[in-house]
Amino acid sequence: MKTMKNFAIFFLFCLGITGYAVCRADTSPPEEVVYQATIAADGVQHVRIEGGSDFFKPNRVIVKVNVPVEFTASVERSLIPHTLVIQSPEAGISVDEKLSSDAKNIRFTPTAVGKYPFYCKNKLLFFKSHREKGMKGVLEVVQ
Ligand SMILES: [Cu+2]
Repeated sequence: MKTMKNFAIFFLFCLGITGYAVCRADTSPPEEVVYQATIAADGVQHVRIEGGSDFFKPNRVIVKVNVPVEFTASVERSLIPHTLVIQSPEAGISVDEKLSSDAKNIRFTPTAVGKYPFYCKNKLLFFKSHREKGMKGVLEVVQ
């Protein structure tokens, strides 16, 4: 009987450790990768961005206000579909594009200074959304 009790305690202990590890992995914030765009000879701020099921790289993009931006966006080769969404009408930005492993050019011109979220809107059934898993970032528009 005592052995059973010890086993039960051990089992609960393992469950606790596993649960803790899983929760930790879920809540740790994604590493910040910053890209500060510059204005190219063509007058456009070119930004190369890559995504996957749990990330966008860079995930903090800094651009100047009232200067055209061109995202060249792609995702890792996989069967999972991804998107890039920036819905910030207050800054004149409305992006909702399907992404693939072939780079796609997405143009917009931010018209207001501020921080605007970008993310993948996809979600599979009852799983966490890609955005919740870390497929997100911040577009920081500065003077
Ligand atoms: Cu996605």
